[in-house]
Amino acid sequence: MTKLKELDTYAQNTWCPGCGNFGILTAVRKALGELRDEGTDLHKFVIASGIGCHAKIVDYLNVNTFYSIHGRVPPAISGIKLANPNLVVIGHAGDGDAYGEGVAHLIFAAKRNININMIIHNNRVYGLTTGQFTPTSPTGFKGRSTPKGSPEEPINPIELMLSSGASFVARGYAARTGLLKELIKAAVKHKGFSFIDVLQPCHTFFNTYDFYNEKTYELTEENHDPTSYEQAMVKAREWPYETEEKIPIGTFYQVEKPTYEERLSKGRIPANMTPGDIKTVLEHHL
Ligand SMILES: Cc1ncc(C[n+]2csc(CCOP(=O)(O)OP(=O)(O)O)c2C)c(N)n1
Repeated sequence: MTKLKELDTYAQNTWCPGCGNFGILTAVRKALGELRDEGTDLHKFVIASGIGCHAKIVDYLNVNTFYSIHGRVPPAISGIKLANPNLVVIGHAGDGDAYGEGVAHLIFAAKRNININMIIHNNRVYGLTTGQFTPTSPTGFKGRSTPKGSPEEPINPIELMLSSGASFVARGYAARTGLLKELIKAAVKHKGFSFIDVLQPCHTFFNTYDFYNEKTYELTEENHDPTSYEQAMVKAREWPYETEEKIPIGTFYQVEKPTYEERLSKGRIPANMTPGDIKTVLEHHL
């Protein structure tokens, strides 16, 4: 069994006490350890992040990591995956990062069904810049940029990803690390674009622990069929990120379909190509 200590780094952790990011870090560490025990060497993982509190996760994991720029994690890890298909790439982004400034990149990565994994630390607030509203803040949210309450309705990222073509769509909760670890492992094993929205309380600017502890339930409790797009949409709409309804967590949707890499390479790139073999690629393209 992998000693999780191998994943430790020299970096001092600067998240606030009680931050939901600790739960996500625990789940990722456990998932990496188990995936390694099942045969994927740790040096095969590349983890990239955006900019924000969530992004510091790359400092706390001793695998190949890369700080991207705000909102641009999907194109960064798409490039890494296309250049070296043998790597397992995981992107971490904030909700401000992924659903605000970077939303077009997220949508197009899902549309392409490229074989990458996106984990969104959804605290429904801009953490690092100290408390402004984001696309998933509830209507009426009072923060630094909306002192009288946000007049906007939140977007529903589960619905957004389903309608954009993502082939694996899940929601986790940072305080349920066992389930989150399983979702991360399933996402990594899934061939195609995998998306996990993680409810991540921000202890300092939007403390939602009590609410999520009371409202979350697992989709498996209700015999949900994750191969049904219609059922996934119904479940996605059960909680539109601002009501007092119960909140389903787990895998909403998972189907097999051709990946971007498969479609791109069909008839263009020889199957036996090795990374860096640019001459072979050019010969087939030109
Ligand atoms: C291109 C660009 N736009 C804006 C910023 C400013 N900025 C840095 S972090 C941040 C918000 C981060 O919020 P979120 O993505 O939700 O992450 P969190 O800090 O909550 O984990 C913003 C707007 C930036 N650094 N770069």
